[in-house]
Amino acid sequence: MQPITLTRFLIEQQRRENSACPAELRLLIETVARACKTVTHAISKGALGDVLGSLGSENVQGEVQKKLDVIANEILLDANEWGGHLAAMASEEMETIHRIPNRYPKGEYLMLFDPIDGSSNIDVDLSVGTIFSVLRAPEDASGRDVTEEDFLQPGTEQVAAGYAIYGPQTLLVLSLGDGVYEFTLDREMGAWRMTDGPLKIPSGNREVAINMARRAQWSPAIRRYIDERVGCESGPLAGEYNMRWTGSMVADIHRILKRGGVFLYPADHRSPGKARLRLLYEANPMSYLIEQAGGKAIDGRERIMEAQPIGLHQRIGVALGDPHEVDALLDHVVA
Ligand code: P6P
Repeated sequence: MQPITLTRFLIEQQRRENSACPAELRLLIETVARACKTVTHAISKGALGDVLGSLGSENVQGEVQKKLDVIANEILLDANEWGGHLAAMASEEMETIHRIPNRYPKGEYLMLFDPIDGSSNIDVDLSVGTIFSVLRAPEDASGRDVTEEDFLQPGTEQVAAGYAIYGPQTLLVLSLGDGVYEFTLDREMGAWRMTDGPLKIPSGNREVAINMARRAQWSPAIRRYIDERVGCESGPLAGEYNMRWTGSMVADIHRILKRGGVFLYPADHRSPGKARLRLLYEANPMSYLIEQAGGKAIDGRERIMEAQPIGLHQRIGVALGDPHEVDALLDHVVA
């Protein structure tokens, strides 16, 4: 018996009493999944498909745009704007929101996405991914133009989140609020097939993901937490930890969901608000998945998903993964 498809999983979720997956949300997830198949097809062409390299332009973040950043952004916009399930979209690659054109019906959901996370890895054939987060549009939005403020909801308001990871396999990992499930792309049939779930972060894997080159930005508490684990020659944890840093949050978070560990990208404690990762379409969706898998996700002190957003592209420090590791970090913060 072949593992069940994403379509069957979503229909069975929709049939459940008090379902967390109404038909419109099922349609949205299936549409995003189909768009991710198109993205992985483009990525896998590599140099043969004129999809590598940079465009010579910068995005709203001031980062050099890779060709695939823009290609993937267009794929997700084109796939999702006509189905009638969304009221608007927002993306790392777009300065402001993308409203659903008047020629199409508007739906009740808002979607934010990072079309290609880790895009600096594309040209060297390392794993990259697409991250998405789904919110409900405010009740009154149906009678007016959606605004940027409608997207500024805490992560606790998410109704679904997930990522596609384009690596040795192409995977889709998502949650609708009742567990995290992994689907592998069956390239022969073009179907997403469930291959794991509900995922629970394995406890006790002593593996830290952090970019050591940013040490000068860390608070004293983060330095103490890392120094007693990594590169230390004495102390109770000396020699107990390993390190991984892929440059793609999707790849690091997927590893943590599958085999445990902790991921940190601290904010720059020398200038509050200066951080690397974006709250709405990186930190919140990943925090949603980590918490659904039994982990914890904090900004270095507070729960990420309770942060009240003030801007579409605002950034935040993150520490997420094994709850015991996040608690150990918090012990240093309050010490
Ligand atoms: P650094 C990729 O650009 C990203 O947003 C995350 O996917 C990744 O974890 C991080 O930035 C890498 O940052 O400073 O190591 O290049």
